[in-house]
Amino acid sequence: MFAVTDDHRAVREAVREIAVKAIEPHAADCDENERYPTEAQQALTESGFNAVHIPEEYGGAGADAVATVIVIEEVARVCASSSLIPAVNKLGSMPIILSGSEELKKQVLPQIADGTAMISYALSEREAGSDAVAMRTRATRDGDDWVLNGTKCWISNAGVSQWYTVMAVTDPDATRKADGISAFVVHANDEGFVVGSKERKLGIKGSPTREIHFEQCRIPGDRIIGEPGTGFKTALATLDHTRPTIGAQAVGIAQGALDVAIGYVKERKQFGKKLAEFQALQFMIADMAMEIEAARTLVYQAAAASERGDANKGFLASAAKCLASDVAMKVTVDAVQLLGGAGYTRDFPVERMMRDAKITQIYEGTNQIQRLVMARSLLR
Ligand code: COS
Repeated sequence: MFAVTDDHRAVREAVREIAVKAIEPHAADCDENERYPTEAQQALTESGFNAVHIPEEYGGAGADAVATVIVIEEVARVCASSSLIPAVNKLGSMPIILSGSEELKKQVLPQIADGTAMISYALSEREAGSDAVAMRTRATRDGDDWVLNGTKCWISNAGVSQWYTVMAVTDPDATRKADGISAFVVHANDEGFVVGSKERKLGIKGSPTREIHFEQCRIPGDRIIGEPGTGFKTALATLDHTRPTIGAQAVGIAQGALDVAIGYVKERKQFGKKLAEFQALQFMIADMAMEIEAARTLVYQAAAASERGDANKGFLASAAKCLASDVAMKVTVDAVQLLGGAGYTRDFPVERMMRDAKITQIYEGTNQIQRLVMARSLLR
């Protein structure tokens, strides 16, 4: 079980204030112009909310997983694209936190903590999405170095991140493909690292999604995360800690849409009455709030389980991400419906929230994959 403490409440209050003042005013513009939310990055970095999960010994705030999901939720309530700053920083750095050497942690984590660098996570490839183990990016030994070749795709915040956690095949002859995969940390300045073109997306348009290419990309030998052959397990273990952050993003988007819808139905009049006085719409609002609260509770539960390292953390992480993202999709569609014609225009934020919600059902594993992970954990 988890308890939301006074510290957690204080974190929520502090982030909400920053989000409303410094992030929300730019959210529509970032979406409209598909531009990176520099104002959000600056505000989050100045206030220390850019990567709160980094342990204190590496210069971070050492916030627990529940505080981390609260930060992401509150930013997502006003701008989903901006919430990818703390979320992707956790995703990219978790492999190092879980399995990296002390030297690697000291090299990378302080920069993520103080905001001088961000870190992305590179697992997927064009032909290896849900079937992540089918990746083809290769890493080969060359003296003390590793040399990477291949292409990763759909990489969140690629181009703005300085560091990249990259999974690559080191032993193509391994009996089990997963045992032939290793994890590495690559820097944007490494020789042979090339950032590809930006995807043209339905939502989260403020957060760049790009391919990254490795063309004889040479990195020092000590940039491997853990032992050779352990990279796939590290990649999946990471997701047990970060799928709750996607759940949090979904809860935040849904709450943002509900807040706008409530404000609207209390003002808008039709048939001589406020929309809020129509029982059919009251029931919609009640369902939206009920579902958000259920999703939020499961997200915090999953975050707390990941913090403790509970045996069922993987099940809960998938359940939280799956439920919350489905709720976000439904709630944002209903929010557009409650605003009617106005909701369908870009004069109101709910259509953006509806487009932003969709990705939460897809990334960090589609909801079909989440159901597969949950079923495996129940039936094994
Ligand atoms: N933590 C640690 N190790 C894990 C793990 C976890 N959560 N889940 C699986 N593993 C281990 C397994 O135990 C197995 O090792 P052993 O056989 O030695 O025990 C190894 O990793 C391979 O796992 P598995 O056999 O289950 O791999 P599959 O190829 O069947 O793939 C799925 C499993 C489909 C669940 C995985 O590929 C997946 O999650 N796909 C979606 C990827 C994803 O989320 N992509 C989004 C990219 S991030 S934006």
